[in-house]
Amino acid sequence: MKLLAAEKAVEYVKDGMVIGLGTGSTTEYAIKKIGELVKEGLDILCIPTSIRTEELAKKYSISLSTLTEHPRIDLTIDGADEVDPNLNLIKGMGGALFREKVVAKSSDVKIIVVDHTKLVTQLGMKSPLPVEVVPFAYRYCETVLSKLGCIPTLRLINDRPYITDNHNYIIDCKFEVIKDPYELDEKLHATTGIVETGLFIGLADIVLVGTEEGVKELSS
Ligand code: A5P
Repeated sequence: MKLLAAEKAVEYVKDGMVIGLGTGSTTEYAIKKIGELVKEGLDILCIPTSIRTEELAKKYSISLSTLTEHPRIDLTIDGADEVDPNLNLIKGMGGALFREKVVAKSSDVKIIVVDHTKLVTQLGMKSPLPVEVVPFAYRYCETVLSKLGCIPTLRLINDRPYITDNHNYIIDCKFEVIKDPYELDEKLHATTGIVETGLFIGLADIVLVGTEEGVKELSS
């Protein structure tokens, strides 16, 4: 189902475009498909949202560039951890939320690829909300986050803090549900030490959902 959604998204990729490449297992199918098309002559430049995606794209000989050289992106294909009925998203379980958000905000068209298990009626129902924080401030951020009604957990890898591509930490915040994503996002951004949040509000133009019956297209 992830593969179906990812390959459908690649149909939007055309010669001459600058493409944002997201991060995660669903996007990886899209990168593989793009790699096949590049081999057949597709002429595009891609901006990766993580070191992991950069390495994968290089493996498929996809030409890469940077936001410095190409601050305007035609189309970005990325995954998500949750999608609500307004096409607001939780992202960042793959740890790339900061670069993913900058790339999304730099893109004319944002296509999100998911399987149907990612659809929720309210954000926070299934996934924690990842929040990227400056390491120096993480204890302070945990205290503020608890007061906002969640259980904050510092993301670890091999018993040590997970380090993002921007050299920060991630705190995964488990809410019962996120009743007002707009208000929460404002409060989080007002907290010193929080670099970015995994709330992607109003950023998805098209969501392609892989289901057993094929790909469903949702648009804003
Ligand atoms: C990466 O930081 C995330 O935002 C991913 O896009 C998200 O976790 C979806 O990943 P999967 O496609 O692996 O579920």
